[in-house]
Amino acid sequence: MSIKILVINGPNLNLLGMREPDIYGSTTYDGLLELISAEADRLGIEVTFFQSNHEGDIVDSIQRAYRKIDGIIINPAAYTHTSIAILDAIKAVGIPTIEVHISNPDLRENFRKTSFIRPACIATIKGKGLQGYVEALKSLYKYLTDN
Ligand code: CA2
Repeated sequence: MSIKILVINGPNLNLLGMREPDIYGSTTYDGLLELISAEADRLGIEVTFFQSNHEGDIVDSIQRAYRKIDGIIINPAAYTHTSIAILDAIKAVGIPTIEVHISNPDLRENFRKTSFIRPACIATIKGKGLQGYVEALKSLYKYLTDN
């Protein structure tokens, strides 16, 4: 049975490639899904995607993953800096999770320096553009096959 990974993207990431290319690049959200899917195929991983602009829907998607999904990659976007609910959901399901940020929030405004999600994750990858998701997939694959 193949490894199942869920990739969750938070608010406004559906706008990738349409605005702020200087920060987030010019690849669209669909382009991101293609990039991740290509790497998942190479690794023989089953990957599913979820994007929402709503905190509760993201919590629901994490809860649905319980006992169905082996690993989660999440870019909670702005909820990174505010959401105890997403932190609690990741802790509650106990699924190995990697946090990804396209930009490096530490080098931006002060309010982006805190991640509420970080304590529940096995790793954080930031500032590597969309390639960060590919790196997260490889790391999660290694973690899940080693453990
Ligand atoms: O660098 C990241 O990946 C962020 O998670 C992106 C969030 C931001 O609030 C975090 O501090 C860092 C914002 C996502 C907004 O995405 C857009 C994409 C294209 C155009 C406009 C917004």
